[in-house]
Amino acid sequence: MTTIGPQPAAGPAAPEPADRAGLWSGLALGAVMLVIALVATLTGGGVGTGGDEARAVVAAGGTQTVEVTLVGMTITPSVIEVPAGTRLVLQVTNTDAMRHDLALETGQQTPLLATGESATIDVGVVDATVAGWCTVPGHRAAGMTLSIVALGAADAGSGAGVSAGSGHDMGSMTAGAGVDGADLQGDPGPDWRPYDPTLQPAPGATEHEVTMTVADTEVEVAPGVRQTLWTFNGTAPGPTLHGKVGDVFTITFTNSASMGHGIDFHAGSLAPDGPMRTIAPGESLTYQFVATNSGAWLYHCSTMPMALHIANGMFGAVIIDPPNLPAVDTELVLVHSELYLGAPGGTADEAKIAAEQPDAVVFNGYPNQYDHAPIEVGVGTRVRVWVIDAGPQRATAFHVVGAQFDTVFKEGAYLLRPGNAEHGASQVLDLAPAQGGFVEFVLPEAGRYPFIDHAMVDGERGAHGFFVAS
Ligand SMILES: [Cu+2]
Repeated sequence: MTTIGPQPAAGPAAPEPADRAGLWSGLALGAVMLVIALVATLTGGGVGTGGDEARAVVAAGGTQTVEVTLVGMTITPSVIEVPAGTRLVLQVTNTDAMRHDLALETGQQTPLLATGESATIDVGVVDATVAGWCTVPGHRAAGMTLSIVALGAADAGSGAGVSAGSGHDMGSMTAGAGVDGADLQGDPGPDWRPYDPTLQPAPGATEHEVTMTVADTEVEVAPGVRQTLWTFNGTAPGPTLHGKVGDVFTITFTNSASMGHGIDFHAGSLAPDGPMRTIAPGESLTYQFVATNSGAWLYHCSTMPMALHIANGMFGAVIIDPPNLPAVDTELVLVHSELYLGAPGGTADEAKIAAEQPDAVVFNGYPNQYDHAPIEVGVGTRVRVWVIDAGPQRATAFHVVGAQFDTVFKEGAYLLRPGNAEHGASQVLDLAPAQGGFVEFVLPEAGRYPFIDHAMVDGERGAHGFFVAS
Protein backbone atom coordinates (compact mmCIF):
# COMPACT_ATOMS: atom_id res chain seq x y z
CA MET A 1 0.00 0.00 0.00
CA THR A 2 1.22 3.46 -0.70
CA THR A 3 -1.17 5.26 1.58
CA ILE A 4 -1.04 5.62 5.31
CA GLY A 5 -4.14 4.64 7.18
CA PRO A 6 -6.41 6.93 9.15
CA GLN A 7 -6.06 7.56 12.78
CA PRO A 8 -8.99 7.28 15.14
CA ALA A 9 -9.63 10.48 17.06
CA ALA A 10 -8.59 8.73 20.24
CA GLY A 11 -7.10 5.46 21.27
CA PRO A 12 -4.71 3.25 19.40
CA ALA A 13 -4.23 3.85 15.71
CA ALA A 14 -4.54 1.00 13.28
CA PRO A 15 -2.07 -0.04 10.64
CA GLU A 16 -3.27 1.05 7.22
CA PRO A 17 -6.99 0.29 7.32
CA ALA A 18 -8.85 1.34 4.21
CA ASP A 19 -12.29 1.43 5.80
CA ARG A 20 -14.14 0.79 9.04
CA ALA A 21 -13.91 -2.97 8.73
CA GLY A 22 -10.24 -2.56 7.99
CA LEU A 23 -9.86 -0.36 11.01
CA TRP A 24 -11.25 -2.95 13.37
CA SER A 25 -9.41 -5.85 11.78
CA GLY A 26 -6.32 -3.68 11.93
CA LEU A 27 -6.81 -3.08 15.63
CA ALA A 28 -7.34 -6.78 16.20
CA LEU A 29 -4.23 -7.54 14.19
CA GLY A 30 -2.29 -5.04 16.24
CA ALA A 31 -3.46 -6.69 19.44
CA VAL A 32 -2.49 -10.12 18.12
CA MET A 33 0.94 -8.85 17.12
CA LEU A 34 1.41 -7.38 20.56
CA VAL A 35 0.49 -10.66 22.22
CA ILE A 36 2.86 -12.53 19.92
CA ALA A 37 5.60 -10.10 20.81
CA LEU A 38 5.02 -10.58 24.51
CA VAL A 39 4.80 -14.37 24.22
CA ALA A 40 8.02 -14.34 22.23
CA THR A 41 9.80 -12.40 24.88
CA LEU A 42 8.31 -14.55 27.63
CA THR A 43 9.41 -17.81 26.07
CA GLY A 44 12.62 -16.70 24.44
CA GLY A 45 13.98 -14.03 26.66
CA GLY A 46 12.84 -14.88 30.13
CA VAL A 47 10.76 -11.72 30.39
CA GLY A 48 7.76 -11.60 32.69
CA THR A 49 5.04 -9.04 32.45
CA GLY A 50 3.35 -9.59 35.78
CA GLY A 51 -0.03 -9.26 34.11
CA ASP A 52 0.71 -5.69 33.09
CA GLU A 53 1.73 -5.35 29.47
CA ALA A 54 2.98 -1.83 30.10
CA ARG A 55 5.72 -3.24 32.33
CA ALA A 56 8.28 -5.85 31.40
CA VAL A 57 10.68 -7.49 33.84
CA VAL A 58 13.83 -8.88 32.27
CA ALA A 59 15.70 -11.94 33.57
CA ALA A 60 19.08 -11.29 35.14
CA GLY A 61 22.37 -11.75 33.36
CA GLY A 62 23.54 -12.18 29.82
CA THR A 63 21.84 -10.43 26.93
CA GLN A 64 18.08 -9.97 27.08
CA THR A 65 16.02 -8.83 24.10
CA VAL A 66 12.72 -7.02 24.59
CA GLU A 67 10.21 -6.39 21.82
CA VAL A 68 9.02 -2.79 21.96
CA THR A 69 5.94 -1.69 20.02
CA LEU A 70 5.14 1.89 18.98
CA VAL A 71 1.41 2.36 18.46
CA GLY A 72 -1.39 4.77 19.42
CA MET A 73 0.77 7.35 21.22
CA THR A 74 2.19 4.69 23.53
CA ILE A 75 5.40 2.74 23.82
CA THR A 76 4.73 -0.83 24.96
CA PRO A 77 6.11 -1.85 27.33
CA SER A 78 6.52 1.62 28.81
CA VAL A 79 8.62 0.38 31.73
CA ILE A 80 11.35 -2.23 31.39
CA GLU A 81 12.91 -3.45 34.62
CA VAL A 82 16.41 -4.77 34.11
CA PRO A 83 18.55 -6.37 36.84
CA ALA A 84 21.68 -4.26 37.00
CA GLY A 85 24.54 -5.68 35.00
CA THR A 86 22.27 -7.23 32.36
CA ARG A 87 22.78 -6.33 28.72
CA LEU A 88 19.58 -5.09 27.09
CA VAL A 89 18.65 -5.11 23.40
CA LEU A 90 15.45 -3.43 22.20
CA GLN A 91 13.73 -4.73 19.08
CA VAL A 92 11.54 -1.74 18.19
CA THR A 93 8.58 -2.06 15.79
CA ASN A 94 6.20 0.67 14.70
CA THR A 95 2.71 -0.80 14.11
CA ASP A 96 1.04 2.61 14.05
CA ALA A 97 -0.38 4.39 11.00
CA MET A 98 1.94 7.31 11.63
CA ARG A 99 5.70 7.46 11.85
CA HIS A 100 7.48 7.20 15.16
CA ASP A 101 10.94 6.60 16.49
CA LEU A 102 12.54 5.76 19.82
CA ALA A 103 15.35 7.83 21.30
CA LEU A 104 17.13 7.12 24.57
CA GLU A 105 18.76 9.67 26.79
CA THR A 106 22.02 7.84 26.14
CA GLY A 107 21.84 9.31 22.62
CA GLN A 108 20.92 6.01 20.98
CA GLN A 109 18.03 6.33 18.56
CA THR A 110 16.16 4.38 15.90
CA PRO A 111 15.51 6.01 12.54
CA LEU A 112 12.01 7.35 11.96
CA LEU A 113 10.05 4.14 11.41
CA ALA A 114 7.19 3.90 8.91
CA THR A 115 4.29 1.53 9.51
CA GLY A 116 5.59 -2.01 9.99
CA GLU A 117 9.26 -1.06 10.12
CA SER A 118 11.59 -2.26 12.87
CA ALA A 119 14.99 -1.30 14.23
CA THR A 120 17.25 -2.54 16.99
CA ILE A 121 18.91 -0.60 19.78
CA ASP A 122 21.68 -2.31 21.71
CA VAL A 123 21.34 -0.45 24.99
CA GLY A 124 24.38 -2.20 26.44
CA VAL A 125 24.79 -3.22 30.07
CA VAL A 126 22.18 -1.44 32.13
CA ASP A 127 23.46 -0.01 35.40
CA ALA A 128 21.32 3.12 35.73
CA THR A 129 17.85 4.27 34.81
CA VAL A 130 17.48 5.36 31.18
CA ALA A 131 14.58 7.42 29.80
CA GLY A 132 13.31 7.07 26.24
CA TRP A 133 10.70 8.79 24.08
CA CYS A 134 9.45 9.36 20.55
CA THR A 135 11.03 12.51 19.10
CA VAL A 136 8.17 13.41 16.74
CA PRO A 137 6.84 16.78 17.99
CA GLY A 138 4.04 16.33 20.50
CA HIS A 139 4.38 12.59 20.84
CA ARG A 140 6.40 12.62 24.02
CA ALA A 141 3.93 14.95 25.69
CA ALA A 142 1.10 12.74 24.44
CA GLY A 143 2.54 9.77 26.33
CA MET A 144 5.18 8.15 24.13
CA THR A 145 7.71 7.59 26.88
CA LEU A 146 9.78 4.61 28.00
CA SER A 147 11.65 4.04 31.21
CA ILE A 148 14.38 1.43 31.53
CA VAL A 149 14.80 0.85 35.24
CA ALA A 150 18.00 -0.73 36.56
CA LEU A 151 17.01 -3.04 39.42
CA GLY A 152 19.52 -3.14 42.22
CA ALA A 153 21.39 -0.14 40.90
CA ALA A 154 22.14 2.87 43.06
CA ASP A 155 19.19 4.85 41.70
CA ALA A 156 16.65 2.00 41.70
CA GLY A 157 13.69 2.41 43.96
CA SER A 158 14.03 6.15 44.00
CA GLY A 159 10.96 6.38 41.81
CA ALA A 160 12.95 8.30 39.28
CA GLY A 161 12.84 5.51 36.79
CA VAL A 162 9.16 5.17 36.16
CA SER A 163 7.31 7.24 33.62
CA ALA A 164 7.61 10.45 35.57
CA GLY A 165 11.12 10.02 34.29
CA SER A 166 14.35 11.56 35.28
CA GLY A 167 13.95 15.15 36.21
CA HIS A 168 15.30 16.47 32.95
CA ASP A 169 12.76 14.59 30.85
CA MET A 170 10.68 17.60 30.01
CA GLY A 171 13.79 19.51 29.01
CA SER A 172 13.75 18.27 25.47
CA MET A 173 10.17 19.33 25.13
CA THR A 174 10.25 23.06 24.86
CA ALA A 175 8.97 23.56 28.40
CA GLY A 176 10.87 26.32 30.03
CA ALA A 177 12.73 27.05 26.81
CA GLY A 178 9.85 29.09 25.40
CA VAL A 179 10.00 32.80 24.85
CA ASP A 180 8.68 34.56 27.90
CA GLY A 181 7.51 38.13 28.19
CA ALA A 182 7.20 38.85 24.47
CA ASP A 183 6.59 42.56 23.99
CA LEU A 184 3.04 42.37 22.69
CA GLN A 185 2.87 46.15 22.34
CA GLY A 186 6.15 46.41 20.42
CA ASP A 187 6.56 47.28 16.77
CA PRO A 188 6.67 44.55 14.12
CA GLY A 189 9.94 43.94 12.30
CA PRO A 190 10.74 45.65 8.96
CA ASP A 191 9.73 42.61 6.90
CA TRP A 192 6.40 42.08 8.62
CA ARG A 193 3.26 42.34 6.48
CA PRO A 194 -0.26 42.30 7.92
CA TYR A 195 -2.55 39.41 7.07
CA ASP A 196 -5.17 40.77 4.65
CA PRO A 197 -8.49 40.55 6.52
CA THR A 198 -10.60 41.14 3.37
CA LEU A 199 -12.93 38.32 2.37
CA GLN A 200 -12.30 37.82 -1.34
CA PRO A 201 -15.43 37.28 -3.45
CA ALA A 202 -16.48 33.70 -4.05
CA PRO A 203 -15.41 32.52 -7.49
CA GLY A 204 -18.25 32.39 -10.01
CA ALA A 205 -17.84 28.66 -10.62
CA THR A 206 -19.45 26.12 -8.33
CA GLU A 207 -16.44 23.80 -8.44
CA HIS A 208 -13.38 24.89 -6.51
CA GLU A 209 -10.02 23.25 -7.11
CA VAL A 210 -7.62 24.19 -4.35
CA THR A 211 -4.05 23.17 -3.64
CA MET A 212 -3.12 23.14 0.03
CA THR A 213 0.50 22.53 0.88
CA VAL A 214 1.78 22.23 4.42
CA ALA A 215 5.39 23.31 5.01
CA ASP A 216 7.68 24.27 7.86
CA THR A 217 7.74 28.07 7.64
CA GLU A 218 9.63 30.50 9.84
CA VAL A 219 7.32 33.39 10.60
CA GLU A 220 7.39 36.50 12.79
CA VAL A 221 4.50 35.67 15.12
CA ALA A 222 4.91 38.61 17.53
CA PRO A 223 7.23 41.62 17.79
CA GLY A 224 10.76 40.25 17.97
CA VAL A 225 9.62 36.62 18.02
CA ARG A 226 10.08 34.17 15.15
CA GLN A 227 8.75 30.63 15.22
CA THR A 228 8.80 27.71 12.81
CA LEU A 229 5.12 27.24 12.12
CA TRP A 230 3.54 24.42 10.13
CA THR A 231 1.56 26.42 7.60
CA PHE A 232 -1.10 25.78 4.99
CA ASN A 233 0.16 27.62 1.89
CA GLY A 234 2.68 29.65 3.88
CA THR A 235 0.54 31.57 6.36
CA ALA A 236 -1.28 31.05 9.66
CA PRO A 237 -4.23 31.26 9.30
CA GLY A 238 -4.08 29.43 6.00
CA PRO A 239 -6.01 30.74 3.00
CA THR A 240 -9.71 31.50 3.41
CA LEU A 241 -11.89 29.51 1.02
CA HIS A 242 -15.16 31.17 -0.01
CA GLY A 243 -18.14 29.62 -1.75
CA LYS A 244 -21.87 29.07 -1.83
CA VAL A 245 -24.17 26.32 -0.65
CA GLY A 246 -23.87 23.34 -2.99
CA ASP A 247 -20.36 24.16 -4.22
CA VAL A 248 -17.90 21.29 -4.60
CA PHE A 249 -14.41 21.71 -3.20
CA THR A 250 -11.64 19.45 -4.44
CA ILE A 251 -8.55 19.91 -2.34
CA THR A 252 -5.16 18.55 -3.31
CA PHE A 253 -3.40 18.35 0.02
CA THR A 254 0.37 17.92 -0.12
CA ASN A 255 2.72 17.42 2.79
CA SER A 256 5.98 19.28 2.15
CA ALA A 257 6.77 19.54 5.85
CA SER A 258 9.16 17.47 7.94
CA MET A 259 6.60 15.32 9.74
CA GLY A 260 3.16 13.79 9.24
CA HIS A 261 0.09 16.03 8.90
CA GLY A 262 -3.55 15.76 7.82
CA ILE A 263 -6.46 18.09 7.18
CA ASP A 264 -10.05 18.26 8.42
CA PHE A 265 -12.63 20.55 6.79
CA HIS A 266 -15.66 21.13 8.99
CA ALA A 267 -17.39 22.59 5.92
CA GLY A 268 -17.96 19.07 4.54
CA SER A 269 -19.69 16.03 5.96
CA LEU A 270 -18.02 12.71 5.18
CA ALA A 271 -16.34 9.66 6.72
CA PRO A 272 -13.03 10.97 8.05
CA ASP A 273 -11.07 7.73 7.73
CA GLY A 274 -9.63 8.33 4.29
CA PRO A 275 -9.50 12.07 3.58
CA MET A 276 -8.47 13.10 7.09
CA ARG A 277 -5.70 10.54 7.39
CA THR A 278 -2.19 11.62 8.27
CA ILE A 279 0.16 11.61 5.32
CA ALA A 280 3.93 11.40 5.50
CA PRO A 281 6.27 14.05 4.13
CA GLY A 282 6.29 13.92 0.33
CA GLU A 283 2.81 12.43 0.04
CA SER A 284 -0.43 13.97 -1.27
CA LEU A 285 -4.10 13.16 -1.00
CA THR A 286 -7.30 14.42 -2.59
CA TYR A 287 -10.07 15.57 -0.26
CA GLN A 288 -13.41 16.40 -1.87
CA PHE A 289 -16.41 17.77 -0.07
CA VAL A 290 -19.72 19.39 -0.94
CA ALA A 291 -20.60 22.55 0.97
CA THR A 292 -24.08 21.42 1.84
CA ASN A 293 -24.58 24.05 4.52
CA SER A 294 -23.75 27.70 5.00
CA GLY A 295 -21.55 28.80 7.83
CA ALA A 296 -18.17 30.02 8.97
CA TRP A 297 -16.30 26.73 9.09
CA LEU A 298 -12.95 25.85 10.58
CA TYR A 299 -10.37 23.68 8.89
CA HIS A 300 -7.35 22.37 10.76
CA CYS A 301 -4.69 19.69 10.87
CA SER A 302 -6.12 16.29 11.80
CA THR A 303 -2.90 14.79 13.20
CA MET A 304 -2.48 14.06 16.89
CA PRO A 305 -1.86 15.88 19.10
CA MET A 306 -4.13 18.39 17.42
CA ALA A 307 -3.68 20.99 20.17
CA LEU A 308 -0.04 21.27 19.14
CA HIS A 309 -0.67 21.16 15.39
CA ILE A 310 -3.36 23.86 15.60
CA ALA A 311 -1.31 25.97 18.02
CA ASN A 312 1.59 25.74 15.59
CA GLY A 313 -0.37 27.37 12.78
CA MET A 314 -2.47 24.66 11.14
CA PHE A 315 -5.89 26.27 10.85
CA GLY A 316 -8.02 28.41 8.57
CA ALA A 317 -11.56 29.29 7.49
CA VAL A 318 -14.08 28.21 4.90
CA ILE A 319 -16.87 30.74 4.37
CA ILE A 320 -20.08 29.41 2.82
CA ASP A 321 -22.56 32.23 2.30
CA PRO A 322 -26.14 31.76 3.44
CA PRO A 323 -28.53 31.95 0.47
CA ASN A 324 -29.45 35.48 -0.60
CA LEU A 325 -26.73 37.07 1.50
CA PRO A 326 -26.75 40.77 0.55
CA ALA A 327 -23.57 42.47 -0.62
CA VAL A 328 -22.02 44.88 1.88
CA ASP A 329 -19.48 47.67 1.61
CA THR A 330 -16.76 45.95 3.64
CA GLU A 331 -16.51 42.20 4.31
CA LEU A 332 -13.78 40.85 6.57
CA VAL A 333 -12.58 37.59 8.13
CA LEU A 334 -10.96 37.44 11.55
CA VAL A 335 -9.65 34.09 12.79
CA HIS A 336 -9.11 33.99 16.52
CA SER A 337 -6.32 31.77 17.88
CA GLU A 338 -3.69 31.41 20.57
CA LEU A 339 0.12 31.57 20.55
CA TYR A 340 2.19 29.45 22.91
CA LEU A 341 5.69 30.65 22.17
CA GLY A 342 8.44 28.04 22.04
CA ALA A 343 12.18 28.57 21.84
CA PRO A 344 13.34 31.23 19.35
CA GLY A 345 12.88 29.78 15.85
CA GLY A 346 11.27 26.67 17.33
CA THR A 347 7.73 25.35 17.46
CA ALA A 348 4.92 25.98 19.94
CA ASP A 349 5.61 25.19 23.59
CA GLU A 350 3.87 21.95 24.48
CA ALA A 351 3.95 22.53 28.23
CA LYS A 352 2.26 25.93 27.85
CA ILE A 353 -0.38 24.32 25.64
CA ALA A 354 -1.03 21.60 28.20
CA ALA A 355 -1.29 24.23 30.93
CA GLU A 356 -3.58 26.37 28.72
CA GLN A 357 -1.30 29.36 29.25
CA PRO A 358 -1.03 31.24 25.95
CA ASP A 359 1.51 34.04 25.58
CA ALA A 360 -0.79 35.83 23.18
CA VAL A 361 -4.32 35.64 21.81
CA VAL A 362 -4.57 36.95 18.28
CA PHE A 363 -6.72 37.81 15.28
CA ASN A 364 -5.28 36.45 12.01
CA GLY A 365 -2.11 35.21 13.63
CA TYR A 366 -0.38 38.27 15.13
CA PRO A 367 -0.99 40.14 18.40
CA ASN A 368 -2.52 43.59 17.99
CA GLN A 369 -2.12 43.14 14.24
CA TYR A 370 -4.71 45.71 13.26
CA ASP A 371 -3.42 48.23 15.77
CA HIS A 372 -0.34 48.31 13.52
CA ALA A 373 -2.41 48.14 10.33
CA PRO A 374 -5.88 49.56 11.17
CA ILE A 375 -8.77 48.46 8.96
CA GLU A 376 -10.37 51.36 7.12
CA VAL A 377 -14.13 51.48 6.67
CA GLY A 378 -16.50 54.17 5.50
CA VAL A 379 -18.63 56.16 7.94
CA GLY A 380 -22.24 55.10 7.66
CA THR A 381 -21.46 52.06 5.52
CA ARG A 382 -22.29 48.44 6.27
CA VAL A 383 -19.50 46.23 7.61
CA ARG A 384 -19.71 42.42 7.86
CA VAL A 385 -17.12 40.64 9.97
CA TRP A 386 -16.86 36.88 9.88
CA VAL A 387 -15.24 35.48 13.02
CA ILE A 388 -13.97 31.92 13.47
CA ASP A 389 -12.46 30.65 16.70
CA ALA A 390 -9.61 28.31 15.77
CA GLY A 391 -8.52 27.85 19.38
CA PRO A 392 -7.08 25.37 19.99
CA GLN A 393 -8.47 26.02 23.43
CA ARG A 394 -10.03 29.38 24.18
CA ALA A 395 -13.42 30.89 23.42
CA THR A 396 -13.86 34.42 22.17
CA ALA A 397 -16.27 37.29 22.87
CA PHE A 398 -15.98 39.49 19.78
CA HIS A 399 -16.94 43.09 20.44
CA VAL A 400 -16.54 46.40 18.62
CA VAL A 401 -16.20 49.35 20.97
CA GLY A 402 -18.76 52.01 20.06
CA ALA A 403 -20.79 49.77 17.77
CA GLN A 404 -23.89 47.63 18.07
CA PHE A 405 -24.51 44.64 15.84
CA ASP A 406 -27.85 44.73 14.04
CA THR A 407 -27.20 41.37 12.37
CA VAL A 408 -25.80 38.22 13.99
CA PHE A 409 -25.37 34.90 12.24
CA LYS A 410 -23.87 32.18 14.41
CA GLU A 411 -23.36 28.47 13.75
CA GLY A 412 -25.71 28.31 10.80
CA ALA A 413 -28.56 30.51 11.99
CA TYR A 414 -29.50 34.17 12.15
CA LEU A 415 -29.88 35.23 15.77
CA LEU A 416 -30.68 38.77 14.73
CA ARG A 417 -31.60 40.59 11.52
CA PRO A 418 -32.35 44.25 10.92
CA GLY A 419 -35.83 45.52 10.28
CA ASN A 420 -37.60 43.62 13.01
CA ALA A 421 -38.82 46.14 15.57
CA GLU A 422 -39.26 43.44 18.18
CA HIS A 423 -35.52 42.89 18.24
CA GLY A 424 -32.90 44.84 20.08
CA ALA A 425 -29.26 44.69 19.04
CA SER A 426 -26.20 42.68 20.00
CA GLN A 427 -22.90 43.61 21.64
CA VAL A 428 -20.84 40.39 21.46
CA LEU A 429 -20.49 37.39 19.18
CA ASP A 430 -19.48 34.56 21.50
CA LEU A 431 -17.80 31.55 19.99
CA ALA A 432 -16.46 28.34 21.50
CA PRO A 433 -13.41 26.77 19.85
CA ALA A 434 -14.27 25.79 16.25
CA GLN A 435 -17.45 27.87 16.14
CA GLY A 436 -17.99 30.67 13.65
CA GLY A 437 -20.39 33.29 12.42
CA PHE A 438 -20.67 36.90 11.33
CA VAL A 439 -21.89 40.21 12.61
CA GLU A 440 -22.90 43.37 10.76
CA PHE A 441 -22.82 46.96 11.91
CA VAL A 442 -22.60 50.54 10.73
CA LEU A 443 -20.16 52.96 12.35
CA PRO A 444 -22.12 56.15 12.84
CA GLU A 445 -19.37 58.79 12.76
CA ALA A 446 -15.69 59.25 11.99
CA GLY A 447 -13.34 57.79 14.59
CA ARG A 448 -11.16 54.92 15.74
CA TYR A 449 -13.26 51.99 16.93
CA PRO A 450 -11.34 49.23 18.74
CA PHE A 451 -12.40 45.65 18.20
CA ILE A 452 -11.46 43.21 20.94
CA ASP A 453 -12.00 39.89 22.56
CA HIS A 454 -14.10 41.13 25.49
CA ALA A 455 -12.60 38.35 27.61
CA MET A 456 -10.38 41.17 28.77
CA VAL A 457 -7.22 39.27 29.62
CA ASP A 458 -7.19 37.90 26.07
CA GLY A 459 -8.06 41.28 24.62
CA GLU A 460 -5.08 42.71 26.45
CA ARG A 461 -2.74 40.01 25.28
CA GLY A 462 -3.22 40.67 21.63
CA ALA A 463 -6.82 40.04 20.54
CA HIS A 464 -7.25 43.69 19.63
CA GLY A 465 -7.35 45.94 16.60
CA PHE A 466 -8.91 49.10 15.19
CA PHE A 467 -11.50 50.00 12.61
CA VAL A 468 -10.88 53.52 11.39
CA ALA A 469 -14.04 55.14 10.05
CA SER A 470 -13.54 58.10 7.75
CU1 LIG B 1 -0.26 18.85 11.52
